[in-house]
Amino acid sequence: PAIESKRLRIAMQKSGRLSVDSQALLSSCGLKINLREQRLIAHVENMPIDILRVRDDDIPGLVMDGVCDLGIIGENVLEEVSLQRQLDQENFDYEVLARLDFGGCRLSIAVPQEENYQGVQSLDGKTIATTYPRLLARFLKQQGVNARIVMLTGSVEVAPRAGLADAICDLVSTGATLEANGLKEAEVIYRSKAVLIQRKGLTDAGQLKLIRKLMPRIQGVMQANE
Ligand code: PRT
Ligand code: ZN
Repeated sequence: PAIESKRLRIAMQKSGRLSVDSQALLSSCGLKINLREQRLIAHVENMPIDILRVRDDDIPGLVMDGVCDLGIIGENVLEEVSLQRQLDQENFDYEVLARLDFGGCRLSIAVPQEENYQGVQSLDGKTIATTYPRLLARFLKQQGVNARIVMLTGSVEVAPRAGLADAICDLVSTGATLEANGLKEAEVIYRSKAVLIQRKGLTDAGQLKLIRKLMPRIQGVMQANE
């Protein structure tokens, strides 16, 4: 008799822009999840899977540290955490199993509407507020721009008006938030979607078999949504 597999752990955002779509994707794949309770862990009733519901920022690290087997996360957060962990000399390995069809947005630099923006060199010597300091630093370095980066975890779009920064680097989808704050999009530095990732070094035969069973279903759900 085979050794019994451990339950597969999937990390997803607890509440936010990715949680409804993440949940819908897993449900469409046939997972029966009882999420009514406000619990960290939800057991899937009909498969050996546990769902961990956490802040999106924690998902890349949980997968990279091997604490969770799979995760559903925005590429923007995944890439930011990955760059940070490289700098900190921590493990940043993972595998992308699928690029998903939700969570689409872009990370952009925005400046006050009245500013005469003339391209990236206009940012030289400026202060830019962002929640994504590593992605922004990479872009500025590639472009040869010298700017100061100020880290803000929230209310980034009000930083220029509040006198905290000259420009911002934040996620944009419709552009309404920039507009409402008197800002205009100047540079798109990263385009993002949600992705399904797997930890490196997953060797449990039962778990691998289960993932192989789920993947065609995920592809099928995405094709049906096209
Ligand atoms: O609590 P937790 O830490 O889990 O959630 P969070 O508040 O950090 O993240 P959340 O739920 O806001 O976003 C999760 C992920 O959704 C992001 O990391 C992106 O991958 C994706 N996503 C897609 C977006 C947007 N679109 C988006 N528009 N995340 C944020 N926004 C915000 C943006 O920051 C700005 O404030 O929406 C505003 C801009 O929207 P528009 O339509 O006005 O341009
Ligand atoms: Zn977050």
